[in-house]
Amino acid sequence: MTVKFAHITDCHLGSWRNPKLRELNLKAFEESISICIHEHVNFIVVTGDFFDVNVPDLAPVKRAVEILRDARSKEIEVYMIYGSHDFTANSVSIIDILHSAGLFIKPVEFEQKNNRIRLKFSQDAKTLIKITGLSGRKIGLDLEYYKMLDLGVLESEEGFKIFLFHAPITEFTPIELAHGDMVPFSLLPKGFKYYGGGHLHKRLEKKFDENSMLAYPGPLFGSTFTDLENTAEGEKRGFYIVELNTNTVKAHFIEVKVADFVFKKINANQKTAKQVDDEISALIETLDAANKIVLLKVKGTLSSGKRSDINFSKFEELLRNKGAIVSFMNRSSLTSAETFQLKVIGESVEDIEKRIVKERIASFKLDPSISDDKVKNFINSKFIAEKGQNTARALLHVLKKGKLENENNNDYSTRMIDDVISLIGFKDLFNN
Ligand SMILES: [Mn+2]
Repeated sequence: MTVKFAHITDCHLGSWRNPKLRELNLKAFEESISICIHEHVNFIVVTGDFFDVNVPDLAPVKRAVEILRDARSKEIEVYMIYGSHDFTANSVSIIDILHSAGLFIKPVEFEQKNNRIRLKFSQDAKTLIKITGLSGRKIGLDLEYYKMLDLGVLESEEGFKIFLFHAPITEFTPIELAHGDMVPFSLLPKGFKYYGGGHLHKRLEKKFDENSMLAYPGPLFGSTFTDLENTAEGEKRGFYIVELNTNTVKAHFIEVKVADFVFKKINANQKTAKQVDDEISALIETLDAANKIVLLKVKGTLSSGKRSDINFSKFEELLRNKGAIVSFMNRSSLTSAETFQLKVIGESVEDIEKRIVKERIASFKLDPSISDDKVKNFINSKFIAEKGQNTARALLHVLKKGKLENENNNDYSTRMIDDVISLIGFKDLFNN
């Protein structure tokens, strides 16, 4: 008997504020499930970070439910563990509601006795495969759970077994993704056919022998700029279809491609801001951006001029006009030789903030080309001299506010933008 199942992970559904990216992310999941249906897989395992936050917007949740129901309507069972993005320890997450609605099975039940965790198996009714695993929790907590695992019980269980986890495994994590809370492979039970991993945003396969392997499919679409940059540089996104029988296990990677990318890097070293601006404008002229995700990365140190002298919003508009799905300007490694230096000795945080703000505001002058009296008055009343210092400090105060518990990214950014708009008084400017 050959058993065929799909392993999907790190969907991060509901991520991306940009509606087109958000849709592409959902589309990647939809396509994956229709491939699973077409391929007649026996079941699907999902290894965490199904949603991007524990309480996401409801529109992507509705889509996710519809897609999961497509699979279920074809009698394809879904086994899902949670990732660090999916839940909080002390409140109900959307994923719990989907679970209560019976959309998937959570094969992570365990008994805890005398500091030992005894995991239970969920047996797939049709294939008799036995599935178990541990959900990902908050960073730092995972390792403790793995240390408590009763391995004997897991290893002595008969039959074909699959172990699902949402954690980086020390031995297999590439150096650039390594961090302090990795789980050594020795803490996982031996003798399983397939170890299905989530959390690492990178595809990775490790074959132990013909009959046992470990794999991370990596994110289905990606939820960060780095993910998209890696995709643009050739990293394929998708999931695995795994085939196993008595003596072998084989994983086939299925690419899911929902968009084309263009990725250009611009070296700003020893160029003026004006030169870089011209270079990017000329580059964009020649780009075929239609229906593509365009990523520009500008790095290096400008010989003269400031970062803000480069008109990035103009580039975004140019790319939009050329039909780009969306464009991103990564300028986190772009610096200016004109960066100012400041010595601080034995001052409080507030004093340092005050002094930096004062020095910086002192060099800000009203642009003489502005002729509109209303705009001039507005700038004078908000950004010049002492008034500028007050605005800056108030802004700092507003921007320090963190996300509320269970507040999703959208609501958080809307709240921050509203606070800033009302603090600066933009509404007064446009209304009177
Ligand atoms: Mn993830």
